[in-house]
Amino acid sequence: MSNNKSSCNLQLPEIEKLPTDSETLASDFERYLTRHLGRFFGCVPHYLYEALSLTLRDRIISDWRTTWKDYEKEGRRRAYYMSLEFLIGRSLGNHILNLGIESETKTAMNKFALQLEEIISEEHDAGLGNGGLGRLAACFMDSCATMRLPVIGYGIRYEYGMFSQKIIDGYQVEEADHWLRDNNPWELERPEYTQVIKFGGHIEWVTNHNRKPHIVWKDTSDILAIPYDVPISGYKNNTVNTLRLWKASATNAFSLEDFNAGSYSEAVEAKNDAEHISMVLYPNDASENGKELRLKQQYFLASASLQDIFRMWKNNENGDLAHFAQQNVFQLNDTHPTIAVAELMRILIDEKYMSWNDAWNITTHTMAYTNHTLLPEALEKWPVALFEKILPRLMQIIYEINARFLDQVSKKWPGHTDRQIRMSIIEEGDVRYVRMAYLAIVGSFSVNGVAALHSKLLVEGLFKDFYELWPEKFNNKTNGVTPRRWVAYSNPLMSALITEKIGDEWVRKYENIKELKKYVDDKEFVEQWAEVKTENKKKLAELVKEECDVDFDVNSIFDVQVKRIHEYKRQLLNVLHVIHLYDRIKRGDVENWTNRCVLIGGKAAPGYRLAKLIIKLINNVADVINNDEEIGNKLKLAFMPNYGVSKMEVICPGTDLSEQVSTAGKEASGTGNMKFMMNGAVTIGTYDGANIEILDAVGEDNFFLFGLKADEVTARRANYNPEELVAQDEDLKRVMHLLTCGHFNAYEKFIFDDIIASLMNPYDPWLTLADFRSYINAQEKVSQAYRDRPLWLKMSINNTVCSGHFSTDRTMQEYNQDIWKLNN
Ligand code: 26Q
Repeated sequence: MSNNKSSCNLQLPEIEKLPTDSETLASDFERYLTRHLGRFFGCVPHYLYEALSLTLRDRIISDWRTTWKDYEKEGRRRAYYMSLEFLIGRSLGNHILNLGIESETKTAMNKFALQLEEIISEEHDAGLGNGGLGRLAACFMDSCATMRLPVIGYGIRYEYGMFSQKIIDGYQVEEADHWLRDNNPWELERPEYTQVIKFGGHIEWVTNHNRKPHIVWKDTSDILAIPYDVPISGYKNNTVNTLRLWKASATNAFSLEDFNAGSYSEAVEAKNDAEHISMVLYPNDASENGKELRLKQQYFLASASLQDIFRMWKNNENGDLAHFAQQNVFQLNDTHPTIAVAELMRILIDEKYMSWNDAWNITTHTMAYTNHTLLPEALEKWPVALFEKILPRLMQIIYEINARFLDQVSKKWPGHTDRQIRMSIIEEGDVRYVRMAYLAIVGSFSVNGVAALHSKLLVEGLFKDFYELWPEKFNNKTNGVTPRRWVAYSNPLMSALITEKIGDEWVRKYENIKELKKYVDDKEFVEQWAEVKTENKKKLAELVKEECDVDFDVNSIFDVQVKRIHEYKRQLLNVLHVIHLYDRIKRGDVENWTNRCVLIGGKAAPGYRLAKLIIKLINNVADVINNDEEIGNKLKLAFMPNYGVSKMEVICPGTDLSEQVSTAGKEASGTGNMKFMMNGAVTIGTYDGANIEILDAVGEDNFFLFGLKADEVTARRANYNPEELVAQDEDLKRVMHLLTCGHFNAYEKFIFDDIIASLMNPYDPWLTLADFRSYINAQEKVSQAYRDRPLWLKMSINNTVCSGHFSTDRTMQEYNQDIWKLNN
């Protein structure tokens, strides 16, 4: 298909909105099922989902068309959220909520004796992300649409999303997630906007039309980027924004050449190679660092998106770049799309014939970078040799950016060569690397962390030198989560109760949730709150039964830790507490006991050996506890397989206690903590990431704080002695004994030795045992508080009441006010 159908959607008339009454919904649904999909009632339920999705999509499309047209009419500046990950989860239920047609849709389905919830649960999660960073991007998209902010998301349409996790014999087993196999009704292919992406080749100097020397990037292997648009509906505001995901495909010319030469199979092979680029989402895995295909993905996304933006610019502004920086801003979701800095320079210089200075001026006024990690080992770097091979022109541009930057550094700090070496975008050594975070900082006008502590630690630590050079670039934007998905949609019972008391404005204006404060002591309300929690706990218990075959009793405290498995997140600390409770029951120390059901879930990166072993330990401990009659309902432990967005929608409404126990100074923000808080869970947590702001909001009486603070962690490393800690603490000694004597691996000798060694290591970076005592004491306070039912309910309500700050509407408002400025 040709590439030059300019702005065809601007010339077409508006399309009429379709009615949303239950009769029309029902008849459209029936028509889609029978005439479009060729299925009938009683078919595989997936087709019911597909038919209903198509029915809904029809009701979104007219607003989708007008939204962008309206933004253009208003002459609005635009933001582009560039991210290798968008962890969307399911869409059908979310669109129904946003259109405000839940009861109509339910009635329509009931006409065919179908249950809406069952149809909704047929949808395969769009798992195009690893965890927090990817889900954050999805929550941002929701808030931008709801706030009518002209923001386009740019990402990759991975054929395979985050792997699906099976537990076999207690071990994690990864399975491919072929989420697109059964069609995705939420995407619209736009081949007319295909872009060509260059790889490999070499650089040549030529004389251009003005007789000036000019660089061309020649003999490249080209790949096509085909966009698929996903609608992002706003909440009841007739607004539909776009998430544009790129799929890689072979160029026609490429395959044709080989075909003409008589090598049909080579042509098909080349097509295959090209399509690999968008084949699979990389898990967040140290062993995956430096992989060529990952670098190709990053450039593929950056180049396709930037070219797409220039295509739109050309259509609407006749290509005049004078005010490009006034009208456009790019937000880089971590360093993953940071090659965009160099790619924008390449396009402006090589294709738009701009001078270096003019191009740099545009770049450094349009790029903004968000950092999501404090772990130095997680900062992305690429071997220069790899860069040179795959992206020779981009490498050249990076050298030039670095040379000019180091010149600036040497002017500010003459003679400080050590500082130049430290700050260089190129890391020198036997193997030379490109430091992507430094490229992002140098190329951006804004650099932000994702929670107050994180942003502070960044400028004091990892990015200190850069802060001294450009303090004005650095700022904080505390994360959030969307209250539409995480309260209104996931927790309908609680939502109805809230709405009954304070009206429904809170869904759009989440800060209104504080109006619920006047009901914390209202007996009737508190009782209703308790009933809602119990209902939600029943649903969670059903899920646990179904997925883990463990019986959770709703009268117990539901204690939950769900997130990626990583040593710094300290799932081990949680397990040590569970073993301690088990030990107490076994030795008869059960006076004033509070029954507890502990749920842990999360995926380990496939190459992260110790994280996978932690999963095995959890499952083994669970087996021993759950099969011991003496333990009974006093204690249960379950590992939830394949944790993801749609699991969390059931988990967070049913949780009493939210575990946020990372080593202080290591969790950039956390966002699960916010979902739990909104749903009336109380947090037990360290002074880390956004926990600190949660504690600030809710107050010490409604939060179980424990453990070393970030500066104490640093100080403690020098005199950390796990052996001494074990010797001095009778409870810890008994717990460690149960582990070392093989109580949980009687038939699998020594398998947990590496875990034990990591806990006993005086250089354990996560200082797990240093926080043991303080954690156990805090957990005992939790147990006592839970037994005081009115007290616990009050804490629960207070958490929801004080969660107003953690909506992504607030986060987006801050990005817009300080960085994007999209209201002109
Ligand atoms: C890197 C190299 C190769 C392949 C993959 C990756 C990779 C992929 C994903 C590296 C990191 C990620 C994801 C990181 C992430 O989710 N970070 C979390 O971001 C949240 C949103 O800001 C924070 O709340 C969490 O604290 C942070 O851990």
